[in-house]
Amino acid sequence: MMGIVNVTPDSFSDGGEFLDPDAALAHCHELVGAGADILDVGGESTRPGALSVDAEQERARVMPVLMRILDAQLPARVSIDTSKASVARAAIAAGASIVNDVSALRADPEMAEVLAEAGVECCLMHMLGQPRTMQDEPRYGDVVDDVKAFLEERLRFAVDAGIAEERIVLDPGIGFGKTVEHNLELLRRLDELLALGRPLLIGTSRKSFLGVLAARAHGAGEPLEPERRLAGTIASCVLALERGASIFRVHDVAPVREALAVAAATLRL
Ligand code: PMM
Repeated sequence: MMGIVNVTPDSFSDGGEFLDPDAALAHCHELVGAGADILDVGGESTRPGALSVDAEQERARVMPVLMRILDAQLPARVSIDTSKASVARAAIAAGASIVNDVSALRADPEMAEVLAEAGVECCLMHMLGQPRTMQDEPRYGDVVDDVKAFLEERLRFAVDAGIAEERIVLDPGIGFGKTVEHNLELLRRLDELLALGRPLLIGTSRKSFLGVLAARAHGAGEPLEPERRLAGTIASCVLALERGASIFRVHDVAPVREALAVAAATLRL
C-alpha cells in the first residue's frame, strides 16, 4: 500500500491540506497506522490543467515534510513524487528510497543518472502529453498496446542508463491523458502489462473517471466530488489486484487495504 501525501496547494482532492509539516506528519502517522508500506510525498500537482512549479519551489514544499517524516522513523518507506532530478537528489540525500516519476524519465535529462547512481527504486508511469493539456481529446490506436509499448521503451531506456531492472516498477498512469473508456480498458486488460516482467503500480484513487461512473450509478448529472469516490476506488483496486497489480497508490489506505485483503484471500493470492 502506497499512501498519498500531497504537499501542494492545488491537488484535486486534498490540495492545501498538508502544506504544513505538522499536518503532513500527523497525516503520515495516520496512513502508516492504517497500513501504508510506502509514503509517497509530492510537491507538484499533476491534476489536469495544473501549472508546473519550479524546482526551488517544489523543494521548499517537500523537503521540510520529508525531513519530519524521516526524522520520525515511521515504519514505512518514503517515496518522492517528482520529475525533477534536483528534487529527487535532495530527497534521496534526506533518506527517500523510491522516486515516483510521472514523466518516466522524460522531463529531466539528469533524472536517470541520479537514480542509477543512488541505486534507489523508481516508478515509471505512462502519460500522454503534459498535465496542462493531457485531457484535451486524448487519442490512441489501441490504448493498452500503446501504453505497453511506451512502458517497454521507457524500461529499456532506464536499464540502458544504468538503473537496475529489479528496481523498476511500471504504472499505466490512470487519468493521465485518458478518457473514462481508456481508463476502463487499461484496468480490464491490465494483465497484458505483466508481460513486461515488472511489478505494476496502479493509481485510481478518487480519480475523475470514478466520479463520472458514480454519477451514472446514482443518476446524477454531475460527476461525484473526490471525497465521494471511495467505493469506486475500492472496486477499481480490487479489479486491478485480480489482474496483477501489486502496488496501490491511494488516499484512503485503511478501507482499500481491507478490501484488498478480502479479495486476495478469496483469490488465494
Ligand atoms: N497519480 C497522481 C500523482 N502521482 N503517480 C503514479 N505513479 N501513479 C498515479 O496514478 C499518480 C501519481 C495524481 O493523483 P493525486 O493528485 O491524488 O496525487
